[in-house]
Amino acid sequence: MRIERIELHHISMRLKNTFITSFGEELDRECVLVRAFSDGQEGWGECVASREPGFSYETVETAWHILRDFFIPAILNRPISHPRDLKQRLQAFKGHPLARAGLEMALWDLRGKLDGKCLRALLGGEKHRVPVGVSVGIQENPEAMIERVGEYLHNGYNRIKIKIKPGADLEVVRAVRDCYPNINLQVDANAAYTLRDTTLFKDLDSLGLSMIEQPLAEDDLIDHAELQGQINTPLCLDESIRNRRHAGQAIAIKACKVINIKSGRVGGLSEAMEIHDLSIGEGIPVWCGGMLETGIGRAANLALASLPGFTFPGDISATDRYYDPDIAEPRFTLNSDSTIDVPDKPGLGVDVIHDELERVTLKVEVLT
Ligand code: OSB
Ligand code: MG
Repeated sequence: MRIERIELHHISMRLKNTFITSFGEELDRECVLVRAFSDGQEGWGECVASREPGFSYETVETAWHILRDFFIPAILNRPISHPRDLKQRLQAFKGHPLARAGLEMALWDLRGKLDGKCLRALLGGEKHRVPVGVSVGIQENPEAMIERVGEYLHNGYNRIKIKIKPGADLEVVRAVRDCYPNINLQVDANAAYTLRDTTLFKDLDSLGLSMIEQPLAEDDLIDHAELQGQINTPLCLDESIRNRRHAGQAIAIKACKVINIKSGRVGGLSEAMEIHDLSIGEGIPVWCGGMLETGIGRAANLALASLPGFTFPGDISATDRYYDPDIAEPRFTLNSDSTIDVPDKPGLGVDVIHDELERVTLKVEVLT
């Protein structure tokens, strides 16, 4: 395909509830959408950089700059046959995985539409519906967390992840566990702790959690291995795994027993698939993380989660857990067995609702 035009859209979407993590708060979720045109078709991608460098060093502004000034000029009007060729095309450039992944997603959507194939089929995914859970932000107090968790259980989610941070950890997790002794429960610290907090993790170890996600710093595989050696609950890495090599090294030194795969964090779906394949070979289960995506990124997450190694439920909740309205349709709904159907129309399998998009758009730039 030959990409003849690309648009960047900076959007801001109001979440249903403020999402609080150890690194910050978000009520208006900003991101960059990439719209690529080729051969009479258009493909959409979602770059999950947000306004602040909280989860990643990238922001909407850095992604916009890197896409406009470097990544997009490398592909505009130069034939590129497949999204997996993007890695090679951009190899002179360092970093900025979130920006890379947003562009790559638009190419996957285009490739699928041009070939009449859904993204699940392009990736080689097998499942037509995938198990999902919900990621619950930090609440005011344990009572509020219990109530929120109760609402999501009532909605039909059978796996709950709660965010923790220093000052909002053991007490709240214990309270939720006491209230719901049998639920599938896990926690995510978003890198808020150090090995000085080992006693906290030893205490959490007795609460029957299915995993503890990213307790320590992003660049500290060694300390994660040290911590994993001291507790039985599996550690799951998110921020630490930015490419296949990191995954291989983390597994080799036993820094984790589970990996959260996000296409954004690892620079795209191609790299995500490589991490998936490596993990299967090493016997390490993976699951699909989320970045509060709109319907565009959510469609891609569902297709990725359809691959066979994605055994744990993903952080891919129904549309109504995040946005109403969303900018894409159809909306994703939860099935009674805590699964969501994987789209089966060509490409991502969703259509942008242009009126809604316009309503949330802060800025557009056209590149030709
Ligand atoms: O660490 O998994 C995370 C959202 C934004 C940034 C980081 C994370 C998250 C989530 C939400 O946990 C997952 C979702 O429902 O999209
Ligand atoms: Mg996480």
